[in-house]
Amino acid sequence: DLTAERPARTALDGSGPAAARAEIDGLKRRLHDHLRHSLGKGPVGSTHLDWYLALALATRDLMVETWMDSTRQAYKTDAKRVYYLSMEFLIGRSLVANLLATGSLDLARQTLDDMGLDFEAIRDCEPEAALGNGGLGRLAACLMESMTTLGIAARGYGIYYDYGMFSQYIEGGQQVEMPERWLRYGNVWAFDRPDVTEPVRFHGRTEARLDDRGRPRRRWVDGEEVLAQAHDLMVAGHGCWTVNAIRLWSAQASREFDLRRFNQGDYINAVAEQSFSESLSHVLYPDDSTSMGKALRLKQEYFFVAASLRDIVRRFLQTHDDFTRFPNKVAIQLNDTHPALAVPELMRLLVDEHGVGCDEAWAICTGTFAYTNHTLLPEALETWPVGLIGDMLPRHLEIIYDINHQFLEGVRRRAAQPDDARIRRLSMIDEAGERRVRMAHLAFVGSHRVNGVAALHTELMRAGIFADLHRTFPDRIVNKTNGITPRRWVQAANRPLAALISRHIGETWIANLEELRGLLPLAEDPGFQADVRAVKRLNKEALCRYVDGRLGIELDPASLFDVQVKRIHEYKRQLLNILHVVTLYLRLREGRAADQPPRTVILAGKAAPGYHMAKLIIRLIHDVARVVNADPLVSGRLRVVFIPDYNVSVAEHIIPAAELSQQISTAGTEASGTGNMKLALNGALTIGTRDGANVEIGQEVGEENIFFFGLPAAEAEALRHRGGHDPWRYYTGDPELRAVLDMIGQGGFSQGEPDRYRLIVDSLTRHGDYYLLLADYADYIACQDRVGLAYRDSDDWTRKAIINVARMGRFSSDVTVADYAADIWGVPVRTEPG
Ligand code: HBZ
Repeated sequence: DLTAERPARTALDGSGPAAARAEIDGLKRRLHDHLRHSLGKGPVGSTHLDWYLALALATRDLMVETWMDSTRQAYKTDAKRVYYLSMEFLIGRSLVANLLATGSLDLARQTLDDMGLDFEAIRDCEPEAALGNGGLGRLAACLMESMTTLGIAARGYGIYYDYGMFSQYIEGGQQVEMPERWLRYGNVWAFDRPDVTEPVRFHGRTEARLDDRGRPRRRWVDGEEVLAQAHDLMVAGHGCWTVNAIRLWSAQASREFDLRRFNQGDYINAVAEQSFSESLSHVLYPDDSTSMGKALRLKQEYFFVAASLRDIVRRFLQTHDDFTRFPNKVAIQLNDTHPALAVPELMRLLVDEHGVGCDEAWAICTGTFAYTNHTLLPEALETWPVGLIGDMLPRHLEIIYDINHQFLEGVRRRAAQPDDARIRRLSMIDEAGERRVRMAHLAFVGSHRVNGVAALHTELMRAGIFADLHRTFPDRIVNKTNGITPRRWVQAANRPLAALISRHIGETWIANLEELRGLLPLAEDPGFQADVRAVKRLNKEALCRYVDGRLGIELDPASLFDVQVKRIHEYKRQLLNILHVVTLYLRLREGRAADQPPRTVILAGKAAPGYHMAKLIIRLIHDVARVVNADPLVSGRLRVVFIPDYNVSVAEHIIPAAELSQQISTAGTEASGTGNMKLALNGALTIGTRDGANVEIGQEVGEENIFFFGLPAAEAEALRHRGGHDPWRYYTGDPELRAVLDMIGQGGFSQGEPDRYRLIVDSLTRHGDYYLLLADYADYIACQDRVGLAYRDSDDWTRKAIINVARMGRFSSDVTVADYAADIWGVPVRTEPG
């Protein structure tokens, strides 16, 4: 009886040894059963991978019934559904998450133990589902988990890439990218649906026609068709009371296409073209910072949008005869502008294919869509050449022109006096130079809500890139500060801390993170402080073993673990971190840092393959690490380590061991950050700028429990754009900074190639220092000094760490999702399990 398993409590929680024995024997039977009948193997000669697959299948069995229940329930109550459209879902591994959700982690561990098998080795056989670049993709995964935990009938839609994020190798200190075939053993967590396909058209032309009532209509004909095939990944909520799916589409050559080509007799070329159309879903674009403007990327965007909307509309029409109630039953969240073509596509479906009138269709669209913005960096804002869209999606270009015309006419009508400059700024078409469609304007105008991802970011949206649109729609922009799921980021990743917390305040904090405030009175308790320190020490030792095992580098678990893990980007300022490392190094060599504790600086992150400066920064980190770690004069006082191939699983190793969290982006550039939340929730203190969600973390934990430094956003902006930043002045005026930059720029870390880092040093001293490293340097160094001294008072440091953990409850993605649900989607959330 599968449903009996669902409440997720096993006999291992104390109902006696006989019951526990029976549970273990039961799981053993199910594992052997899957080994035999699903994998075609016997226990003799079976590998860790086989046992992983057997355990994953047994766990999946526990989720399927709930999934069907959840689906049935949503149909029965005709619940409003939330669809989360995202090019990226950075899920990571699923086994431990799903074992926890189904309440069977302890049972699985004990059973494998009992069988003489190594749980960790088996867990590590699972390939990462790295279908995302960084924060944006990981946010999609956290929100899906929280929507499910809160009982929302939600579905994610995205692309089933054959190749997700590349694997990062380091050769000679430099990043090398290798493709990762994450589906090489299939995917236990996905149900492939060859029977669920949607045709997606590209190119062709539009023509006028009359509909059945004689009204003039347009339609899109000819061109080529690709099939989108569904793959459903199950997502379990906490306690497995609800299971939702993320439906990911892979591209298949269409039947029609096959027949036509093959009948022409050119078999070889037909097969080649077939694999060409299937290449659409082959690979994730590994770039998180620029809109690269490649036609294949636009094709991917339309491909998954078109398939998803057909799916959504079909499901709606199963229970409704017309579209009047569509916005009451369907909410579609656009994760950045990547799915913005959903706006003209829904218009096309409604008007061209279902005969809805234009005005009504537009009201349905804006009532249905909402758009989340994740960046203010101009180079990351998507715009597409009009010519490219017109060729690939001719009907959509017409619709975009239509809605833009209607929109601008409305603005003109309401305006007191004509203001052509304002109209040009508002337009969905950028007419300066080659005409381009501004996807952010399309998404904004097509949505009833547009949200930023942290309070500061939302404020800057209103004042900056969306100022004109904000004036036109003053209620549209809202804030939804990001969050992270405490299930993966504490319960699963930091078992010792989770156990310690539960021992003091019970287990319900996992579903109601604000309960962590119950730890506040313990912050002063020496016994609890000692326990928290012991947990941190345990996690640090585990990370030391991990680093030693992977890199053969020995770290000192007694040193301060200073961590910066995230994509490598100039605005995130890993380089500023390195300037501090070199400063500290020179001071230690000269005996000027005797009061500083031993420090281990840990960095990790990937650079976009075409981002030369980011790759050069990775190389510099390695060169600095090589010199520092080999210098007997600083041995035992400073170490630097770069952990390759940062991904969700690597993050799960590093974050619980971190003591200092570096969140040092130029104020005004990091929309929110979510690593900042993961680290603070795991008891690291933050050194950071007043940027993104750091500001709100500071408000929650208190100014005395966080280390802020540097220019605030308004001052940074003023300095940069009203001129007046004179990096050369800092360089010449600060002898210590000068020594650091000279050492880097003159080959101190690259003997034999003194010019290797010329570009980096010049970008700071001669080319404007766009991200203001030199302006923030002195304050950063002073702040790092204070950090070092604070660390030496280990009781007080631990007290602060406890306060951080206790006050981070607001940053649960459950809180974020509840806010979206109330303010944007209009759906209820469950507050009690079951
Ligand atoms: O989204 C990040 C923001 O930089 C970060 O501050 C925020 O916390 C997070 C979640 O809201 N943005 C990204 O991760 N962006 C991308 O990964 C990206 C991917 C493809 C693109 C552009 C950006 O074409």
